[in-house]
Amino acid sequence: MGTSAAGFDVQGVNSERIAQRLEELARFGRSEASGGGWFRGFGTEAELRAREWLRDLWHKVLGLEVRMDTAANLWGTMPGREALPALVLGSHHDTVPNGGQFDGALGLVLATEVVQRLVEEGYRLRHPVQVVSFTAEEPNPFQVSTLGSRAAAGVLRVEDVRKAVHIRTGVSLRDALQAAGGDLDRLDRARLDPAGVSAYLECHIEQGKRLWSRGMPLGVVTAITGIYREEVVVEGEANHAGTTLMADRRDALCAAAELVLGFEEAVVRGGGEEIVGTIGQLEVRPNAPNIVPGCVSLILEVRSPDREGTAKVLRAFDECVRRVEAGRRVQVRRVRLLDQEASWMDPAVIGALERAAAELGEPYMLLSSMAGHDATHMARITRAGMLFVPSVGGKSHCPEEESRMEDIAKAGDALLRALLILDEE
Ligand code: HGY
Ligand code: MN
Ligand code: MN
Ligand code: MN
Repeated sequence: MGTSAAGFDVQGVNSERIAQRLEELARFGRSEASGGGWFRGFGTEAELRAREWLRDLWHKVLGLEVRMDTAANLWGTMPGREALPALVLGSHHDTVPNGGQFDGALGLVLATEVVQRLVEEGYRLRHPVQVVSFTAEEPNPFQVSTLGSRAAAGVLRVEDVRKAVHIRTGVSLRDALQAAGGDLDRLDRARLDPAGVSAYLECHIEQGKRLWSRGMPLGVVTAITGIYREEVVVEGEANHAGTTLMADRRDALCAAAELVLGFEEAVVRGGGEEIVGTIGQLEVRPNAPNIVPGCVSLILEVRSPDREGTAKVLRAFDECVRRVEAGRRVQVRRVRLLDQEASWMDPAVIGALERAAAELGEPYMLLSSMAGHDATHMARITRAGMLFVPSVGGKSHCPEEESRMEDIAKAGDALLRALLILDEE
């Protein structure tokens, strides 16, 4: 791989070890029952076991000093030669339900590998290097996504989540966070001092097909989309499915069905290529075959690079809600869950990633991220950058999610090199 400006002879990453680590992490939460997918949702047994595995790996194998903050983010630190702010490499170890093997996991395994290469060479950077696994990146039944990185960036406060409970089990977020090693009442202490961080780098699968369809091995991210999410609760009237005449019904599910299609239309009409909207979660109550549905709650999200795009979709949806309320005699309540602006990656970090790819002789593409990432919050307090690896067929958040080892190894080499470039600045 060549010699860095600091004179360190950089050997590439060890792809066999990367493959083996990806397999090791994949032992946690793999479920044959759900089509071979993974589930390491925040607070599940599998998620807690994956945490332990990471902690041991960073501490016992890499010899890093490991600590957990009050948001249960796991941090490993390799000291630097000089008293400088840290270069941070991270991602997340939780998954969506029935998700894939690489989302989040790849970034952690590559961050681990990069640090391990430095440890093996006995090479200390000028800056301390930190690896981090952020808590609860994915949406979860506590309705709090990117919990760890938001707390680290100081944009999630205790008041925002004090009353959060698991929507099905009623377990409090406080208890779940405590079980993971955090402390909700002291969440504010997870906030990072921006002066202590030099840059944040996250490697991730693209999760879309822009790299894959162009045969491009690497992607350097310029911006991360904004995400708006809300819960919509439709209150109708539960009644006997045999005796309630059609004219007398206030069927919450039929009303919700109109809302789902109305929302889709609002997105398609209001948006350009980079505006997408999804209703991916629906709860029907009481959910029995012989009861007219009395209440439905659904979660909608809009992703857009700019606020106006989201606002336009929501204005059209407002009208749809009024129409459905009147036409079906239901009440609709809406609760905003997330309103996260788009973020921009830092030009110097983008430059380091581009230079790393160029030095390796690998083609790369500059692209925006249509998926959310912890980097979006880190970008608010430090210089952030992301490196994307192609997703085979553009598939993600499903068991078929896959990335090729040859691309993964290139990303590992580029990540290591970009870290060295940033260290020499
Ligand atoms: O939902 C997302 O975009 C991310 O994968 N958490
Ligand atoms: Mn994800
Ligand atoms: Mn992810
Ligand atoms: Mn009966």
